[in-house]
Amino acid sequence: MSRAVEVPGREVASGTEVPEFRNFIDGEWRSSESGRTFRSVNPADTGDVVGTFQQSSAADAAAAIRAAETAHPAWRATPAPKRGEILYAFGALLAEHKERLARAMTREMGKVIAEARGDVQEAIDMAYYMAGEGRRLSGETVPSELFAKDCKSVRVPIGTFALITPWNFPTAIPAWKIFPCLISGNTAVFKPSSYTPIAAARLVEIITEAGLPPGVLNLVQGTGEEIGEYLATHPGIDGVSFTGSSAVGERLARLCSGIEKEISCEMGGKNPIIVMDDARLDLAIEGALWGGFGTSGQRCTAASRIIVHEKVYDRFVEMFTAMAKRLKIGSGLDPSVHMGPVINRAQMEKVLGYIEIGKKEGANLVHGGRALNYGLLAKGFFIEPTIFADVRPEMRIAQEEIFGPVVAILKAKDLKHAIEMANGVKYGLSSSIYTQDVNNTAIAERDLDAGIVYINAPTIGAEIQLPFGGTKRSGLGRKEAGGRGGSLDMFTKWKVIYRDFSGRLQKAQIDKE
Ligand code: UN1
Repeated sequence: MSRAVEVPGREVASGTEVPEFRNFIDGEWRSSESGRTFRSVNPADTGDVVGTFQQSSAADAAAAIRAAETAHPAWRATPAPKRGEILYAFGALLAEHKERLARAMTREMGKVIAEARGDVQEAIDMAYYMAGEGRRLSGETVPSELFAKDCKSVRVPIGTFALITPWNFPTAIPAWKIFPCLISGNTAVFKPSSYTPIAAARLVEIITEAGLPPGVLNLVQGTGEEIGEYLATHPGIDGVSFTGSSAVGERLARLCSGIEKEISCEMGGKNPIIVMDDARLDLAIEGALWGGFGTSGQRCTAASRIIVHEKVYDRFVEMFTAMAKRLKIGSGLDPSVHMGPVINRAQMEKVLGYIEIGKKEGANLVHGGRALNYGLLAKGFFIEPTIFADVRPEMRIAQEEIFGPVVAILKAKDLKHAIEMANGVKYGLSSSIYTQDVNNTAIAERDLDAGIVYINAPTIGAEIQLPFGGTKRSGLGRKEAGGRGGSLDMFTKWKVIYRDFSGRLQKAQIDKE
């Protein structure tokens, strides 16, 4: 019999030991009005149920939007440095709970524990960075052409945001959105991926402990189909920040542009590493392994294409394959494991489908290609690290985002050819070149059409104090994260103020003499 026991706060432990988590609306942990729940399962061991969550309906989303709208006037009026103090407290609490959050993340979505710790660390960094913005949020003052008149532009909040986040960075990406959104004086409804609800619930628990007023941040769990679009297009929502697939992002952007809503989308990638003939091959291989197979290839920044100069091509393929064979696959909670499972069965099938496509297209499968379904691994969604060599640029495995541990190697005649291939896809998020030649680095820096260019480092590893986002179909609207052109531009709008204290009517452009 399932016995419901109230645990202080938000969780309800049942007799089956699977805790139930609620939505967080207007400062309260609430069950969905739908009365329905869904389960989150460990992708490394499908017998392990991580928790039960609210299958929210439009009514829950509407309640969350109402709460966020109601909380907005007081939150917007709160001095930004005070909002920053709350963010500092989040940062400290996140740091205190780092290990617990990281372990829950690995159990829920599979990335290896060292990477999960990095994911939480990225959220801590973002909390502190955005807390500091509370004392900056600077605008601009410029001189007036008239006497006794001043002019300035200031950042003002936009209103209430829908923050829709993916499962691959279940703490970091929500933090990229929640912290700049709140420091700017907006309120929010947070809709995380239904594949990582526990990471979201734990994050919100911690955030609420830091003393956020009710309604400022609301959490609604459920599927994109049921509440994602509803939230994004609701008239109470002033802006949408979305990270996920290009198909969903483009659809949301189309819907929102018709109703004049701010929307920014961070979407897919097909990120290249160029390896020149003068590159340190040992470094390039280490980088390609980390970029290609880190997070089982499930990053929008994953290095899914390696473009290698023909002079070092054979050696690269041989050494890279030899190193990939040594990767240990298993549960991410085992610290000796290099690569965990993919997120779920549908993703596993999609990745295996692309491997079949690669074979049919005539690419040379030099390593991997199979699901690992023996022993303990049979209980999860494990795929071998997979390498295709002799991939031609027009093949689907060189053009489409696979979001799994599959790397395509292409051969380049020279730097120009390499850059042409690098740019010859519909995406432009991240890119990289390994070379010891300063001129090659300058050319790559200038000509790679991507939001991020790495030199002698793989395509992953963006730091939060710079903007994050891509060109072409990788990004729409404003960029994420910090720095000039970063997410404060997503979460604020500029207001221009002219003040005339001359005591008479002065006419710009007209009072010239
Ligand atoms: C993503 O790829 O989905 O640059 C986000 C990185 C991380 C963020 C990645 N800091 O790899």
